[in-house]
Amino acid sequence: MSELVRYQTQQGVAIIGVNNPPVNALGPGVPEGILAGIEKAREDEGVRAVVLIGEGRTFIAGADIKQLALMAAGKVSRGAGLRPLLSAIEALSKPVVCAIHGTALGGGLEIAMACHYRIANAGARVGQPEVKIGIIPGAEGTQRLPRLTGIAAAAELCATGRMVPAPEALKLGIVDALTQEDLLETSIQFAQERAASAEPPRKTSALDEKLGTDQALTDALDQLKKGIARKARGLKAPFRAIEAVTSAAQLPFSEGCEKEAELFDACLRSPEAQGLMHVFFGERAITKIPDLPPDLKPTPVQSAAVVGAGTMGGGIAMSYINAGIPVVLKEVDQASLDKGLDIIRHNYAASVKRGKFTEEQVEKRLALITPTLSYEDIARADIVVEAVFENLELKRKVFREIDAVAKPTAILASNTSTLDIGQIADATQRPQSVIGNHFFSPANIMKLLEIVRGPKTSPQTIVTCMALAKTLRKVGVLVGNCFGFVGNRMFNPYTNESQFLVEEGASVAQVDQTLYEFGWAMGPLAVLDLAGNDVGWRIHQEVKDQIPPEKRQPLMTDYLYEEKRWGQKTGKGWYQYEPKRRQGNPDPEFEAVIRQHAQDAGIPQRDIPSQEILDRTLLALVNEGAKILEEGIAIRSSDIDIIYIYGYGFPAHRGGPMHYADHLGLNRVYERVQQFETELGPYWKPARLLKELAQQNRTFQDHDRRLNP
Ligand code: T1G
Ligand code: NAD
Repeated sequence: MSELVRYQTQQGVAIIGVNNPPVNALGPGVPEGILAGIEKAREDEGVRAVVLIGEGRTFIAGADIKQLALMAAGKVSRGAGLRPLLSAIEALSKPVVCAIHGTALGGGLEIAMACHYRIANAGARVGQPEVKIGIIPGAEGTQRLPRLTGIAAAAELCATGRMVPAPEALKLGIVDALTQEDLLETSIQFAQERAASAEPPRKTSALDEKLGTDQALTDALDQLKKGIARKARGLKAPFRAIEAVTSAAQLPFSEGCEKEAELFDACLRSPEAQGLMHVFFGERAITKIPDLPPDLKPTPVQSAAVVGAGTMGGGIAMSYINAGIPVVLKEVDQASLDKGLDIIRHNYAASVKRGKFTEEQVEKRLALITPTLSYEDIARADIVVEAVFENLELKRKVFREIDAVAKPTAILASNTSTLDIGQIADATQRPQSVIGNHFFSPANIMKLLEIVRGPKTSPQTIVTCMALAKTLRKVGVLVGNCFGFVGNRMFNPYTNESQFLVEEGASVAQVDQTLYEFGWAMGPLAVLDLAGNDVGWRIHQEVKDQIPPEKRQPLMTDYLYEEKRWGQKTGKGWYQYEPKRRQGNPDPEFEAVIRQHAQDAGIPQRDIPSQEILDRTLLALVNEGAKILEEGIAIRSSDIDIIYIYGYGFPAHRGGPMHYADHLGLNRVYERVQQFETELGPYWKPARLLKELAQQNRTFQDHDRRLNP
C-alpha cells in the first residue's frame, strides 16, 4: 500500500484511510491505493466489512484539478478514470461504509456513492461542484446521485454545484445517518451491524424507485433551467449536467454512464473548462506573495474606523459589520453623517425585503456602527479606512489628522482609486502602516479588493490586509502603486477603444451588445453611464496635462459633461434612461451628435465588424495588462484575471483577459496589436513582454511559472 492510502484492520473491519493532504484530492496513486485496499479486504478472510475514511481535515475533495487541467489542455490522456474503482467497491460482497467529514466533493462524493452505505459528521458537506470548473461529474455521479435523491434534486445539485450540508444530505437520501460521536467508531460499529445482517450490501446502481418521471419533474427542470439562465449565460456544463442526470431515467445504469462519459469529454475539451480551472487556481494563487517572509502572521483586526460616509464609506462600513467587526463611522457634519446612515439602512431594508437577512440580523449589524463627528473616537481602531473625496491634498490632510489620533499599531488604509499611496503615506509619521484598500462599488457587494502596496508599506501591513480581505469575504489582490493601479489602469484603454469604435461608425448599442454577448456582465459604455461620465471627466481634468498631445483621446468627454449627460444619475449619457430604470435605450439624437463630432475631427465612417470590436477592446486590455506585468505592478497574470472577473464583470469562463490572450495564442495577439499600431497609431505599441513571449512561443501562464517553477 502507498503512503497515500493506509490500510489497517480493527475488530474484523478493514479501515482504508486516504492520506493526501491538504484535501485528499484524487491525485496519482490515490485511486490505485483505495483499489488495492478493497482487493486486500476482499482477500482477507478475517475482514467482514470495510470503512473508507479520509485522514486529516476532510474526506476526498474530488479529482485532482491539476491533472484535469492538463487533460483539458490535451497534455495528458484521460485514462480509465475512477470507474474501475467504483465497480470494484460496489461489487465487493462485504459491506463498504463511507465515513464522511469535512467535504465529499466531486469524485469524492462519487466514491462515497459507490460505497454501500454513508455516514457523515453533522458538520460535513457534500456536492458535485464540477460545473464550477466547466465540467460535469465524470465518475457516474450523474447516474448514482439521482438514484439516491430523485432526478429533480440531483439535476439541481449537478447543475449549480451547490454544496449540501449534512442534515440536508440526510433528508435527500445522499447519506444514511449523521453522527455527533466519533466518526470512525460509529462507522465501524455500523459496518459490523451490516456484516451481521442477512441482507446483501445495497448497491446504489441498482436502486430505481426514485427515477420516475412525470409532469412535476418536467416543470421542475424547466424551472431549474430558467433559474440558472442568467448565471449560466454562455456556459455549456450546467445544461450538459442536467442532460446527463435526466438520462438516468431513460437509460439503464451502464448506458447512462456512457452518456455521462460522452458529455464529460465534450466539457473537458472546452475553453470553458480551461478558463474556469485557470480561475480556480488563480483565486488560490493571489494569497502567495513571493517577497514576504513565509512565517509572518497577520495582526488581528477586531475594530475598524471608516472616515467618510459617502457612496464608498457606507459600503465599506457594511462590509465590516457584515463580518462582525465593529466600525466607527466618521463624517464632517451631522447632515452628511445622517445621509450616510440612511443609505446604509436603506440598503439593509432592501436585503430584508429580498429575504437575505432578517430584521433582527440587520439590527444586530447596525448596532455595530458608532457614528461620530470626532476624530477622537477612532483612536481605538485596529484599522482606519479613509473614503473622502478623491483629492490628494484633502487626503494628505485627513491622513495627518488620522495619524495624530490613531493608535501606534493601527493600519491606515486609503480607498483612493487613482492617487499615489506614497504621497499619502508621506503625510504621516508611519508610512510603513499606510496602504491602499481599493474597494469597488457597491463596496458591500463587490468581491474585489485591490490591496495597494506603497513604496514604504511594511510586510506586516500587507499580510494583515490580505488576511482581513478573507475575513471580509473579499477577494484581496495585492497590486503595486501606479495611476489607476491594475483594474482602472487597464479599464481606461478598454473604454477609450470602445468610444473610438463608436466615433468610427459603430453604434453605442453595437459595441455594448458585442461585449455583452462575449460574456461581460455589461457593455463598456453602459458601465460608463453607471459610474458617471462626470466622474470620468473629473479624472480627465486631473491628468490631461500629462497626456502627450499626439495621443488619441475620446471626442465626447467634454460634451457629455457640459450637456449633463452624466449617465444613469441624470437620465441620459451614452443612452437615455426612463425614470427609475437602469436599462438604457439608444439615443438617436446623441448618436447624430457623435457623427457630427467625428466628421469635424475628420474621422471616416464605416461599418465595423463585431470581430474588430472584440479585438480592439479586449486586446487593449491585454496590452496594458502586459505592461502592468512587466513593470511588476501585478505579481502574476492570473492576478490580473482575478481582478477583472471579480471587479469588472469579465466572464469567468473565459478565464480573464490574460488567459483569453493565452487561449488565442500570443503570436496572434502580438500580430494583431502590431497591425493596430500601424493602422491606429503609436498608442497601440505592443508591450515589450507581449513581444518577448510571442517571439518565444510562450504564454502569460508560462511567465507566471517563473514564480513557482
Ligand atoms: N485538486 C487539486 N488541488 C486542490 C483540489 C483539487 N480537487 N481542491 C483543493 N485543492 C488545493 C488548492 O489548490 C489549495 O492548494 C489547497 O488544496 C487548499 O484548498 C471525477 C472530475 C475542498 C472546499 O471542485 O472546493 O472530482 O493553494 O485553499 O478553503 O467527477 O478546495 O494550498 O497550493 O481551497 O479549505 C471536484 C475543489 C473536482 C473541489 C477546501 N472538486 N476544492 O477549501 O482550501 S472534479 C472540487 C474546493 C471531479 C469527478 C470530477 C476547496 C475545498 P494551495 P483551499 P479550503
Ligand atoms: P462621496 O462623495 O460619495 O463621499 C465622500 C464623503 O467623504 C462625503 O460624504 C464627505 O462628506 C466625506 N468627507 C470629506 N471630508 C471628510 C473628512 N475630513 N472627514 C470625514 N468625512 C469626510 O465619494 P465616494 O464615491 O464614496 O468616493 C470616496 C473615495 O472612494 C474616493 O477616493 C474615490 O476615488 C474612491 N472610490 C470611489 C468609487 C466609486 O465608484 N464611487 C470606487 C472606488 C473608489
